[in-house]
Amino acid sequence: MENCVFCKIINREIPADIVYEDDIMIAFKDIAPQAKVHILLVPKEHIPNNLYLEGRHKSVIGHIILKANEIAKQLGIAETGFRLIVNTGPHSGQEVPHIHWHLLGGEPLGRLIC
Ligand code: IU
Repeated sequence: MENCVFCKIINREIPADIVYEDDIMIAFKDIAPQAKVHILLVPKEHIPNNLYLEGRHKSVIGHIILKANEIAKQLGIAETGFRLIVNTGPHSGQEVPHIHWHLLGGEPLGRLIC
């Protein structure tokens, strides 16, 4: 998708600190981390937000959520716990209209974050 910052990261048009990538998704460090560990998990398909998910995306969603566990283990935050967040639409504060899961951890988290 033209003018989508996350599509540009996926296409290597702008840089990011990538921690994981496969055919379905990419994971990179958030540029403005809100916790000691703050990773964004992003499907390669441009899906604007949670409301645009369809039945055919079930395997993508499952893949990303399971990879979140692996990435959390790889980054050493699985045992102490982490949070996965998907913002959707204006009231959530969603800034980037390409669906993504925030993976946050590495320290105790407040109740409201992201
Ligand atoms: P949100 O759920 O759409 O509000 O989250 C977007 C996140 O993307 C936010 O935490 C930004 O700091 C982050 N981000 C980024 O990591 N790299 C970028 O180039 C841009 C935003 I633009």
